[in-house]
Formats: sequence, structure tokens, C-alpha cells
Amino acid sequence: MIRLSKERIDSSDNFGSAVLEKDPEVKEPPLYQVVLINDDYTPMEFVVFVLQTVFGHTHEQSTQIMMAVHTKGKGVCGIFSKEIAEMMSYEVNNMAKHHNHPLLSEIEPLTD
Ligand code: TYC
Repeated sequence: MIRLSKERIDSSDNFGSAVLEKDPEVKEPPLYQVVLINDDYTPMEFVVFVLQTVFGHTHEQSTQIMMAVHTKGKGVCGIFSKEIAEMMSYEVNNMAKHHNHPLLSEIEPLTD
């Protein structure tokens, strides 16, 4: 957006002449992905349950994500603002801890 510079308009030696200035750049907040890490002990059904409960994925989506993590070592569960990604990751890790499973998630910045 273009706006008029107040300083230039008000300055006496410019006789009220207006100068167009660019607005300062408005940056989008950075995005973070919640990444699920594979392990050898957490039951597959529990991982699917967590993905449905925390991220609201369907049973089918959750099974796909779980299997991708199981075969590739890690996988993305969702992409959010930093605060929401932190909350989601904390929720996953907290649920795992309460059920005595080693399931772990972490967040990483999305670089595009
Ligand atoms: N590898 C686990 C198993 O064979 C299942 C699993 C999937 C665990 C994804 C963690 O993030 C995970 N029971």
C-alpha cells in the first residue's frame, strides 16, 4: 500500500507538498511443522489415536502418516504458527508420557 508521508506534508519549506512512500514491508509469521519421530516400541494404534485426537486427522489420514513415519523414520503431522506447533508437539509428547510410550514429536521451522 502507498501512503502519504505526514512529515513531508507538514514541513514548512515544502508548502504542503505530498510525497508518496511505500509502507514498511509486512512479514507473514514464520510457520513450523510438527514432526513425528519413529521408535520401535510405541504401538501403531496408539500413534493413530494420537494423530486423530491432537491433529483432527481422519483414521485413514492418521494411518497413512503413522506408516510413513514407521517406514521413513519421521514425518510431518501438520504445519502451524510457532505457538500452535509448540502446543501440538507438547500435547503429543504429554499423551505419550502418560501412556508410558517413547513416542516423540518435535517442531522445526518451515523454510521455503
Ligand atoms: N514403529 C512403531 C511400531 O512398529 C510404530 C510407530 C510409528 C512408532 C510412528 C512411532 O512415530 C511413530 N510399533
